[in-house]
Amino acid sequence: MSSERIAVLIPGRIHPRVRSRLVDAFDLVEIDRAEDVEGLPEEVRKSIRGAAVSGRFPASLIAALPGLEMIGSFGVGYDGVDVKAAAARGIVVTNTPDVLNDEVADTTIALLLNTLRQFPAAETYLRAGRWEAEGPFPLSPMSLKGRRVGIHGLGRIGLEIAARLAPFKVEIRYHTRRPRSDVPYGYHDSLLSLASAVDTLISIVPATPETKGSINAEVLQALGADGVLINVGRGSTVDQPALIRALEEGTIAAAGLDVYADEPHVPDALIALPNVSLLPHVASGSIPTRNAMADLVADNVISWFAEAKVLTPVPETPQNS
Ligand code: NAP
Ligand code: 8YV
Repeated sequence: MSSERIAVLIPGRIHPRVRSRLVDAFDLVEIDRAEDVEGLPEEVRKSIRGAAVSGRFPASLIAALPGLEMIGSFGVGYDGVDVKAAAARGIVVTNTPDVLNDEVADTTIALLLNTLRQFPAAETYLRAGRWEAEGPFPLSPMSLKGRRVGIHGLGRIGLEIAARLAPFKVEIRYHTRRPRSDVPYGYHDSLLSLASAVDTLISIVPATPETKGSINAEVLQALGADGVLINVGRGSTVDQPALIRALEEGTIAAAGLDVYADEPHVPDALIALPNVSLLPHVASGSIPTRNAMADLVADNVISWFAEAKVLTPVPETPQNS
């Protein structure tokens, strides 16, 4: 490692474009898992000033890097990074907001329609030759027409979901902690009140101690027997065992999920259900959108070491020191 070049840690797998954007200007230190930092020579560990990560960056890793100044996290949700530990050390954390809003909102609408109209099952039916052998695929019991949709989280992505829903002529309501003054949609000051007022609940909130398990048995009961839950935010927001019970017992009608409690594990009980549409956390997963996210990670790292400024700091850590 040359003495002038800045060392940047990549703990675990990251989008290859992050690596290729940084490799010429920085000394990249790559380890498989956060815990492997202990195996680095002490002078290398102490030389690390930046990091680029997709996923976990625990407090133990921050503690092992005395020279760390910034962490560029891949994804708008940064629940894998211990931002409290970073903030306590004055370390700047960045995420990748906005560049994925359209992709995630588009996926949400696709997942909503797949869940209501059972298009994945219809395609499986055709591919299995059953259309020709057995006749038309059964009519879907549910339709988007006339639904009342509640959005849990009306931030950057929630707003794009709402904008896409408006032309479907559905009623739109929302719950956030603070009402917005810039939208025409009806506000609910609690998730339970929102769930009681709608038959379709779309969750797009971050994973926080407050949101953890907030879509629970009571909220699902309030959503009702025609109720449909779509979760594109984080798996931790939903009490997953309660959701499985609600789907098995008909407490709600159906669910469309992109995120799960313990990814990539999806419980067999969920997979066995006929009234779910399941995606493997792909809401932002197109090549152009993931490239844009990777570029933003790299641009944050480059900008920090060139200008002592980052482009997209998370609110919990210092903006620019
Ligand atoms: P954002 O702009 O920060 O919006 C978050 C929204 O959630 C805000 O409206 C916020 O309003 C609300 N919120 C936060 N805590 C809440 C609480 N306790 N109760 C009710 N509402 C709460 O974030 P974003 O860019 O839209 O992204 C949202 C999340 O989506 C990310 O954090 C990530 O976890 C997830 N995501 C998933 C995928 C995927 O691939 N499936 C892709 C992108 C993002 P208040 O602050 O007023 O409460
Ligand atoms: C990514 C996401 O798939 O941005 C987020 O918060 O959940 C997704 O866009 C994920 O962060 C990359 O692993």
